[in-house]
Amino acid sequence: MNAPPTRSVSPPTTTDTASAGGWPPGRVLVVAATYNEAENISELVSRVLAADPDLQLLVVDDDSPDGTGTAALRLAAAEPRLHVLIRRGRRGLGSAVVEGFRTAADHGFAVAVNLDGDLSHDPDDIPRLLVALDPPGGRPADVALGSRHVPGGAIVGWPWGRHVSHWLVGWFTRFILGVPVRDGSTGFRAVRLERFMRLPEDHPAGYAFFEEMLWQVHRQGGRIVEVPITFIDRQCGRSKAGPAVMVAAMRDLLGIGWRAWLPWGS
Ligand SMILES: Nc1nc2c(ncn2[C@@H]2O[C@H](COP(=O)(O)OP(=O)(O)O)[C@@H](O)[C@H]2O)c(=O)[nH]1
Ligand SMILES: [Mg+2]
Repeated sequence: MNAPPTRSVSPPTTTDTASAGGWPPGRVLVVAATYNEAENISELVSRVLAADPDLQLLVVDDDSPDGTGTAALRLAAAEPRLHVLIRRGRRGLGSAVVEGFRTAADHGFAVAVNLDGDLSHDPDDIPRLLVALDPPGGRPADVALGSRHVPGGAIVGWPWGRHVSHWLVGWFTRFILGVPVRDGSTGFRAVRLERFMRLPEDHPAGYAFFEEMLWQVHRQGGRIVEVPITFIDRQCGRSKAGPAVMVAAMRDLLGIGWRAWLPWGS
């Protein structure tokens, strides 16, 4: 783990900043990683907190130059169910989500829900993910994926190039990594923390975290279920999945594929 965050609201420039409010007891913590989402943050916070009164939200921001983290801190000052961690000196979607999940476990939450900070994932779908994780009278799961590729799921607004790379990653996850899911790269997922905290700790720092986590859960015999969602590409702000991020994700995925196939792979 990285150094513990400070609890100040007026940030020094080199250390992490966390919102100063306490943590009410809770079962489910929603984790949203953000980088330059100033146009989306306020709507994201209000829609997540309105989706269910028992939810709390942690925004993990990587010191966004557009002030997303500071805006979230301002909102958190008036909202006990909102928590903010501004990381300094670290970048990466995967590492931000991992840090959010570990924070959730540290504060006694049983379940973390991860969603993007650009409103591509509808917070109103969170209750369906939670029911899929713990179906009344049914078999509990370790991970419930918000899936775009099971009947009823959809992707709206992506350019064709994005569909191609997404299809390739999905194919790789299913047939090379052997994870029996249709949408292994979805960033919308409910995760049982007891399972997550038992996974090997060295997750990829970037986008490949999503496939790697499922691979590890599957290898441990964990149960993964899929719930249809409609993903709507962002209306505001810009995607961070540029060429460098995509290349890093491909490199990480190939590394995992290597480990998956080598008899002595870890
Ligand atoms: N904390 C943090 N969040 C990130 C980073 N990169 C992307 N994100 C967030 O991860 C989510 C998904 O990123 P996005 O750019 O929308 O990727 P896309 O949906 O794959 O095009 C958004 O909420 C981003 O703000 C990062 O390096 N650090
Ligand atoms: Mg997006």
